[in-house]
Amino acid sequence: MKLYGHPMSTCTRKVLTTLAEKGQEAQFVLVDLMKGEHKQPAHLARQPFGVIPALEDDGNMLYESRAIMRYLDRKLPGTSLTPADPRAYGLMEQYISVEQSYFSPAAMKVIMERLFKPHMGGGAADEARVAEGLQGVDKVFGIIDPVLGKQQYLAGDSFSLAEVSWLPYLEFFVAAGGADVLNKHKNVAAWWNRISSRPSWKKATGK
Ligand SMILES: N[C@@H](CCC(=O)N[C@@H](CS)C(=O)NCC(=O)O)C(=O)O
Repeated sequence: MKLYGHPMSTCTRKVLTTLAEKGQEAQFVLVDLMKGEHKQPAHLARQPFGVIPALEDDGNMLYESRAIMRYLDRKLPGTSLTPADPRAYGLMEQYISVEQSYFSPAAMKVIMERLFKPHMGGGAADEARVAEGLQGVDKVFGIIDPVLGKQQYLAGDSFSLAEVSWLPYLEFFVAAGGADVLNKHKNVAAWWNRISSRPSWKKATGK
C-alpha cells in the first residue's frame, strides 16, 4: 500500500490517523506541494484534480481523503472506527458532513489568513476574513458543545471516523490563534484534549 501525500496536509493526516488507529502503515511517498509536484502528470494520473492524498492498494488508486479513511477502516483488521449501531452510524456521518460543510470552510479562513498566507509570503492577514472564520467556527462549536456534554465522542461513546475528519482542522485552527474560541466551549475543549492526546494522532503528526 502506498500513500501519496504531504505530512503537513490536513487531508493526508486523516489517512495517516486512520492507518495508525488500525495499527498499520503504508509506504509514504512525498508529493512536494512547494515544487508543484501535485500538478505534474505523474500525480494527475493518481489524482486527476491535482490535490493530495491518493492511495495505491492492490494496484488500484483511490483518492478523496474521507473516501480513503472509510475504505481503510472497512478493509484493514483492528478496531472498527465505524459504529455498528445504526443511530451511532448516522451520527458519525452527520458529523463528518458538518465538518466538511460548516466547520472546515470556516476554520480554513482563519488558518489560511493567519498560518498559510504569512508562511507563503502572501502578506498581512485579512482580518475581516479572520473574523468571519472565527464567527463561523464559534457557531459550529456552539452547536456541538451540548452534544459533547452528554457523550465523549461525536457519534456516542466511541472514537470514530468523525473525530478523524475533524482532528487536522482543529489542530491548525488552534495553532492559528483559535484557542480563545475553543475554550469558550468547555465540552469541545475537553473533547479536543481527549482526541488530540491519542497515540494515533501523535503518530500522524510526528509528535
Ligand atoms: N477533497 C479533497 C481535498 C484535497 C486537498 O485539497 N488537498 C490539499 C492538501 S490538504 C491540496 O492538495 N492542496 C494543494 C492545492 O490545492 O493545490 C480530499 O479530501 O482529499
